[in-house]
Order: sequence, then structure tokens, then C-alpha cells
Amino acid sequence: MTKAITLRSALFGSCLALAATTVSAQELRGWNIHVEDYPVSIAMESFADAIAEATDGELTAKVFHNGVLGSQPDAIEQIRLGVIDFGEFSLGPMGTSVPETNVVSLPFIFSSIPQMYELMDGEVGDAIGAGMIERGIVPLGWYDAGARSFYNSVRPINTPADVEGLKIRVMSNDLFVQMVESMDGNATPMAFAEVYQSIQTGVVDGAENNPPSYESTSHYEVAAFYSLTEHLIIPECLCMSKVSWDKLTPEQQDIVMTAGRESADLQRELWQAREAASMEIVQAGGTVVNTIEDKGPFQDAMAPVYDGFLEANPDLADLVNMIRDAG
Ligand code: BDP
Repeated sequence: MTKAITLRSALFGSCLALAATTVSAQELRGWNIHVEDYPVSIAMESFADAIAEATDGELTAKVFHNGVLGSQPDAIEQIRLGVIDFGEFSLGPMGTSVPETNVVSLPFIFSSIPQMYELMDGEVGDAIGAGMIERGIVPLGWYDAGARSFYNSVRPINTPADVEGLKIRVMSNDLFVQMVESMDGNATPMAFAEVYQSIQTGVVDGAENNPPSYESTSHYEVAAFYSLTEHLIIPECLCMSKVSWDKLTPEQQDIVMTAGRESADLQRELWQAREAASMEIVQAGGTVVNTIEDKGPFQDAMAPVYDGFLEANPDLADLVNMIRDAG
């Protein structure tokens, strides 16, 4: 693999020149879209605690939950500019800034969550991470976001034909628009915070997300059919602005990187439990869940998404194949 630079050498190599920089006590500001008891949020708080402890309070971090620092696409740009110091992002909306992240937004690209973990913790994660660093975003740890499935207020989805004519909210990325359109649905990119009301008022019929987000946003109250298509396994990332990263001393960088990795271990553990709890909550709340026995027709329907992507991004074909060949 030509892009096999490790994140460690890419980052630590480039900051040697700054080794003499001294930094006085400072607080990092962190963006988070989720509610405070969400696995991501708890892991981010542990990251903040670990940094404060390891630096004796010289470096602290404050996490702003509930998306109060703005929408995800805006926050990604602000991280790149150094306006926000760190954040926890889905790689889904990062595609417009970092093309490499788009490979994990291809429907059904990973065969399972364990496979996703394994690849993100290896060469695939390193290649995507290198692309992020090039665009000003330093990955500290890969978080889990399970698999996303469709939900709507109209009918259960059992086959791609059931998506026809449904108005589905998607995250901001053309790939997700194409994904829904390839099943003849109508896709509407929209901010996460607007989805509940949009379903309630019929602006859209539904959306797609993992069980914890479907539950924590109360979307299940307004879209009771949850169909386990599990069409997207998109990893998430605790990341830091490269602008902010470069202002840290090498010792602080080490502390932040270690805290980020450890927070990812915690998040992955918490995720499993929350997924199960969320499924129970939504079912107790009246959600009708259906599993999909044969996902083959959905996978087949995605052929145009892959064709279009590979035609527009021939340089990413190796990365796509690396994941597909992992089996
Ligand atoms: C959630 C992700 C979050 C996204 C949200 C969405 O954790 O980062 O903003 O989906 O659909 O699962 O916008």
C-alpha cells in the first residue's frame, strides 16, 4: 500500500520543529452532537478528565453536548480552521472535506461491525486518518456507531421497492442521496436537530440511523416502523483540530493521543450496552421492528452508487478494494 504512513509518523514527525514551544494553561473546546448520557458523550467526558489529570490541570477540555456549538457540517469546518479544538464526528458528513472518508459511507462496504473495527484499527484507518490530517483534522480514536437502518411513519421496509416514493432524511453527503435515489426514494439532506419536527410535520416520512440515535432523539415517537436494513456501518472519530494540535507540546500531544485511544475503548464498550437498551426502549414505546432476511436485493440496488463513486474517485479504488477483499 503506497499510503501506508502511520498516523504516528505523520503527526509526530511534523511537530518536531515545534518541540521547543512552551504552552501556558489552556482549555480546549469540544463539539458533540449527542445528549449527555450517550456513549459518545460519556467517552468524551472521560477523555477530558484523563487530559486534565495527566497534565495536572495545565491542559483541560470542555465538552459542549447537544450540538450547541452548531451543526455537524459547520463544526467539521470549524475544526479545520481551529475555531473548535476537538469533536466527535461521524465520518458520513466528513466526505465533502476529506474524500478518503467517503469509502466508509458506501452502503454495505463493511461486512460486519467486528470487521469494521479490525480494518479501522489497521491500514484502512491509517489511510483514512492520513487524509484527515492532510485536511487539518487529527484523528485520536475511532468510535463505534453500529449500523444504520431505515425508519419511517408509513410502512415497514422489507425490499428496496418499499423505499419507492418515501421521503427520507439523510446526512449531508451526496452519497446518501444517491443511496436513497437508487431505490427510487426521495432523499433530503438535513441537520440532525431538524429531523424530529420534519417527520412530525410530514416534511419527510422518515430517516435512517442506528438504534441509540433513533431512540435518544425520540424519532421513534414519530416514525414507528424500524426496518433493520443495516445498510451503513460508518465509524466515528474523536478528532482534534490540526491547528490546536500544533499548539500543544510533544508531551501534551502524547497525552491527548493516549486519552483519545482510551476513550475509544470505553466508547465501544458502552455502545454495545446502549444499543441493546435502545432497542428495548423503542419497542416498549410501540416501534414495529422488522429484520431483513435477505439483504441481497438492497446490496444489488447499490451498484449505481459504487459505479458513480469509483468513476469519480479512481484514486480511492484501492482503498475500496482493500475493504471489500478483507471479506
Ligand atoms: C448519528 C451520529 C451523528 C450524526 C447523526 C445524523 O452519531 O454524528 O450527526 O447520526 O444522522 O448516528 O446526523
